[in-house]
Amino acid sequence: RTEMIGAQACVLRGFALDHVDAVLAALDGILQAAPFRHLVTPGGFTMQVALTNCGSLGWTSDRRGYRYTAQDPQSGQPWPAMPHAFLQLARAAAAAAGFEGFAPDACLVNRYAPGARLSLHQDRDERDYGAPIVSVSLGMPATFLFGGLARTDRTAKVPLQHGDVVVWGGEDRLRFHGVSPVKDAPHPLLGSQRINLTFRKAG
Ligand code: MD5
Ligand code: FE
Repeated sequence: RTEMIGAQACVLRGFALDHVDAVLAALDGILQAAPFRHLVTPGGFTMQVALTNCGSLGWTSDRRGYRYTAQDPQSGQPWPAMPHAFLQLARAAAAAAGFEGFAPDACLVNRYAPGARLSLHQDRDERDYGAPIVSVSLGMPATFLFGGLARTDRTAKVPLQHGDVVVWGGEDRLRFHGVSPVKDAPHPLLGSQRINLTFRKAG
């Protein structure tokens, strides 16, 4: 089932379910080379969400700002390569949403523990806002907050479950968004965590 949540934004319910085993196996390898970490924002706050990356570019933050880097600042090594299972899922989801030929070079992996939230923000660190963003929800459910182009616009609440995939393109890509504090409802496969894979064309 496909639910439209914006002019060019949709939720593909359960789309990732057939990919979960392969994706989680590949994630293990990524985490060995580049473990989850809590980054500091330019404002000096530590993010509640822990993150890592794979692909040729990875999103990172410190007191100097937000940016994409080719190397993991923690190890000095390139970010782990994007696993084939990740690429396959991201391409198939983009195509199902009408974006043929999606070629992500960055996958941000976010981990939410119970109580963690992501405050309202826009994603503006990518070079080309024309490419869509594909986001895969795994583990505990969450409420996604989907706002408008101004921070003060009202937000819609979109429930996201294990296996759901959201694709944002065009004008919807720059909308404010966030995640409400995640409730502790342990997931059979992943336990007390929510994992989100966000695929982007960053460079
Ligand atoms: C998450 N992560 O659930 C979300 C999924 C992030 C982030 O927001 O920046 O790591 S990606 C949601 C997203 C991406 C790009 C555009 C829009 C939403 N949008 O226009 O609503 O961890
Ligand atoms: Fe975001």
